Amino acid sequence: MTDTPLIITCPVVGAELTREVYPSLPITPEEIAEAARGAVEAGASIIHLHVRDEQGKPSQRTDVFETVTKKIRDRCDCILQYSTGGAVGTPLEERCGPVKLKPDMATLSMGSMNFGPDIYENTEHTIRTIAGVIQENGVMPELEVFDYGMMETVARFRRKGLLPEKYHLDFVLGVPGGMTGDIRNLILLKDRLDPGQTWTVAGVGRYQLPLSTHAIAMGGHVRVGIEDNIYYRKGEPATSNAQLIERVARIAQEFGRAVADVEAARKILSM
Ligand code: KMH
Ligand code: ZN
Repeated sequence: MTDTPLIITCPVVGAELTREVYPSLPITPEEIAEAARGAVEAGASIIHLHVRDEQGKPSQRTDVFETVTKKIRDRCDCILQYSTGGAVGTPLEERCGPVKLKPDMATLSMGSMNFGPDIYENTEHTIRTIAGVIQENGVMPELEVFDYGMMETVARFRRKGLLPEKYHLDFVLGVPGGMTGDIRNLILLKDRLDPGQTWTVAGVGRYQLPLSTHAIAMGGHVRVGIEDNIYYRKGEPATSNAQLIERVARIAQEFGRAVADVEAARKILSM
């Protein structure tokens, strides 16, 4: 067991969910900022950010990211991590746009995959382009790994010098089309890491609780929030991002791991 404090990342809204599926989904800049505030109060130090346009549709518009960022910054201190994934099918240029606002972090998905019924396209060109924009803007990347082959892509990109020295890794497990959240998959991925490499696990749906608990015990970090988990337990919708985070924080405390505040999180990630 490690005594490194646990970094909790909260993906407060995501791109795929709708109000039809999750009625209290935060959509307006005000609602997203309030959700972020609640998440930080509950123990999150990183906010993984997607935004929505005036119609509630997923958007990579820079002006909306700017508005939401300001509203979050007015409310709380956190590490802001912009999504460059956007929604399935978002054009590459739009995906890159908000990174010019120089958030603390930005995501970088490491390969293409089936994403439920769709294709989440991350060709070699896409990854190189986003990685380039992230580096040009001096932003810290979080590499999103949905499948084992993407770890090989991480290694290849490193060999070619296409990634900065410092990055954080996020294993996103349980997307239909990627690796499931079977604990053996987490162990396989974790075993592939260099010593000292920081990592988080995001368990989609029913995988969230077992994966969070194992990551806490294994010295990793946890992502939990409505983008990945709309249920608190089987048949019981989560009431908020904060509710999901509070449970993870309680488990961490039982394991003797403190929950990292923003300052601690920055230190752990060498930011
Ligand atoms: N919405 C997914 C297709 C990210 O934020 O970097 C991609 C995604 C990854 O959510
Ligand atoms: Zn996302």
